[in-house]
Amino acid sequence: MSRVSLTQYLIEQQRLHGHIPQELRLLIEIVARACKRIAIAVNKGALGDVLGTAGSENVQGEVQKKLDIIANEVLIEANEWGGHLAAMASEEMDSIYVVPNRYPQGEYLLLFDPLDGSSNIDVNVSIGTIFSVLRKVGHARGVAEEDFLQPGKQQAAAGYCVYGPQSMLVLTVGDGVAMFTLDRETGSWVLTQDEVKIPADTKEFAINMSNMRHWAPPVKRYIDECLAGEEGPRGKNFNMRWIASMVADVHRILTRGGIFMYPWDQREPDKPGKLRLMYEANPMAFLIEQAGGAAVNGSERIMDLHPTKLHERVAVMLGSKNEVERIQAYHREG
Ligand code: AHM
Ligand code: MG
Repeated sequence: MSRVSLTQYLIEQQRLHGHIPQELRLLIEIVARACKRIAIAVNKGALGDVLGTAGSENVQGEVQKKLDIIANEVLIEANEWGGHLAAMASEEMDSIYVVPNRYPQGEYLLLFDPLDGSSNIDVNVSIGTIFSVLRKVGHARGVAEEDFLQPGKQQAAAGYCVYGPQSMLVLTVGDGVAMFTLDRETGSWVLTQDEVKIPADTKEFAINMSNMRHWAPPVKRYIDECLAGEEGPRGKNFNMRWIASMVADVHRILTRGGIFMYPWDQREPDKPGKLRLMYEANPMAFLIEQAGGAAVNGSERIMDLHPTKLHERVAVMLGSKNEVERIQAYHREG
């Protein structure tokens, strides 16, 4: 069997479709290399002294785990010197990280959630890294937080790496979705699935059911109808999965379909949702749409939203197209 490496895939994509400028290819390869280092640290677990909390909090007041901080540092160190980036932003940093003066500045902006699914780190359940790439628009010198505040539809690339039984890198540059598996013996990312497509229909939903009593009526209606099974209005039985790592839940949906929801709820009514728009929802929405699925915040398409701040939160409903459209219709009906 001939094996296609990530590098070969990117070069062929460039040759065939002209989608990937040199600097973007460098950026993706560097992110992939950083994810490899994170995968190695994750695999070491207690043997590498990477488990447990770091004794600090991030800008959203969440306790940081050692691996959150390690993954954040790995991504910054890997990306700051290549000349492809102007700045980075991360779930684990209050404000943007401008590439230091001693390195050349590029045109791209990189956003990431370095270690998503933090509550699963210490229990040996799949976790991941999510990333989103934007272009700095305009030619003004310097870079500021405002440069990052672009709608998700302007992403140049997006992806995630899931650290599970296998480490896998899932990528889009706006021309479909490709999956790569890390070959630990050779240390390379090998293409294992191209042109990923999500089935439009599904019988599987993912939501944290413990919040049911706090949901808004359209979400409650949708889940109630799923739970009613064959005898209910949907006329079919549904299955449920909730890994509590968005990366792992989205990976399942890209693989066999389904719908994932983290909706607004009444626990914190002033927050639109738990997940962050710019480095969680947007990159996942880009991947899901590129695989034929849909991603909304309830009534609107996630990638059309105009962010107003870096760490903005958003309600997320994504996956199999017909299910997402159904829940969107329930929101529009009110
Ligand atoms: P994190 O970025 O702090 O890890 O939080 C995001 C995670 C998602 O991966 C997951 O879908 C969700 O939080 C789980 O939340 P809950 O514990 O409320 O079920
Ligand atoms: Mg996260």
